[in-house]
Amino acid sequence: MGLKDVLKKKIDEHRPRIAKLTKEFGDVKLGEVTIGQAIGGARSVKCLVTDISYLDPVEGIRFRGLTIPEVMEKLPKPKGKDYPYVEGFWYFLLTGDVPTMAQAEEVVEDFKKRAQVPQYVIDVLRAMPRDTHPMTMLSAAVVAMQRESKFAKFYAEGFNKMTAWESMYEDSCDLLAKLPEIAAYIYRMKYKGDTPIASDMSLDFGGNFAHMMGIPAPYDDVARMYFVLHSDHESGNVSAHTTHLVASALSDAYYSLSAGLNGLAGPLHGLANQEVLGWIQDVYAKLGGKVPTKEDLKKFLWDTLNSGQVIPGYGHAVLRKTDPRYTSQREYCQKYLPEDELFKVVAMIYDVAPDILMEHGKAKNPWPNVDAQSGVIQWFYGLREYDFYTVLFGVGRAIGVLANITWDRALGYPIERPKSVTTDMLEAAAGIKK
Ligand code: CMX
Repeated sequence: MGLKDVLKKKIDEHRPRIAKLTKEFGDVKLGEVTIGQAIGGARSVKCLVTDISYLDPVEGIRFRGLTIPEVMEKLPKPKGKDYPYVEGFWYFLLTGDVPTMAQAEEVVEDFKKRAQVPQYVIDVLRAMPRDTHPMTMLSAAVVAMQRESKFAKFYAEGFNKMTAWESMYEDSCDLLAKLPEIAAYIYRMKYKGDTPIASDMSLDFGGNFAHMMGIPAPYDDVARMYFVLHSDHESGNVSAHTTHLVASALSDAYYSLSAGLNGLAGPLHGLANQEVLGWIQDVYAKLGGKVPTKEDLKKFLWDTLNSGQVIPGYGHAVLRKTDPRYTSQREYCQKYLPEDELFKVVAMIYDVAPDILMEHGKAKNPWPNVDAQSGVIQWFYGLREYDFYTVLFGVGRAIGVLANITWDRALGYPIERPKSVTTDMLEAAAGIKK
């Protein structure tokens, strides 16, 4: 059975569970919303549902019940490689089943048929000033392709709620398969003297991306690892939530992903990986190119905090321990680039930043998140244009959010519309005003 058939079976099995919960248990409370949560960005309010990943504050992320090391171990890998096929991971996120090698390779072949980027998308990218941020380019390229949407066509021709997921699935596969070429094109056009490298259809998602970036092995494995790690972090983060929200209006995958990418481009979210490198470069610049000592770093961390800025790559809205996505990349560095200077600096920040953040006393979580470590590996393999790093995050994040909106349509989730209240109402609820 191919991926779409397996998915159909899973959807048919899952629908009655949602119908029963809504119909018979719709009034059961999951919690109360406090004034602090209403003002404070809905932190910890339980009002989203996804089975694709779950984020435990202490343990960190599980994808479909598996930890990161389990995913890396169990999923099929290209021959001779250490990290799994992105295509097999897509199968896994959609279905919850670890695919066999044959099932993963079937998706690899399917993606190849979908991978060609239309020329007008390239034209859109080429028309943009070269100093445009690469995330703007990525988002624009995605939304420019909206005319290809099978879901929008399906809606225009007479919508059926029961089968709507199929065209959302088709759009999601089409879009995902094209992202490596779009991202690599942006990179080569913007930073490498406009020298795009043609795609090699014999390669898988990660392999072809590395090839089109012009970075030799083991960067293909780095790409696979990176895309898997950044794929999903349950539903409440800005990029996932935005994608889900926009899709809830029955906007198609192109509109929805583009919107999610715009959220990812914020410095408190995905752009933090670029900010980490920028911050370290500032430290170097202020020391005249010298490698900082622990004392230098402490001073720069305090200067950053005292100037009202955040320490990029540290803290998290849900996590209360070191992010396992950070740990996974740290272990990669310890194994493959233990002597790298940048890695040593990032490791030194890990030694000093949590204590400083605790002493500072504001951040609820003083530990590093995924973004604190991700630039080191890219830098080591020659990708030093750090304002591109969020694009890598975006390609990875697309896997998770597109799987989610496919399931959103399968389960017929309605348009999202939380209720707002006024400040007067909050004061009345607090008993300080009638
Ligand atoms: N440096 C300095 N201050 C920090 C901080 C950090 N790394 N993390 C949190 N704080 C501050 C907050 O700004 C907030 O201050 P105010 O009360 O003055 O507004 C206070 O501590 C409480 O915040 P929190 O409840 O601990 O954290 P939030 O849930 O509000 O925000 C996050 C979470 C990630 C935005 C925040 O920790 C942060 O800004 N981190 C730095 C940016 C970053 O690394 N973002 C990437 C996150 C992962 C990702 O999405 O990619």
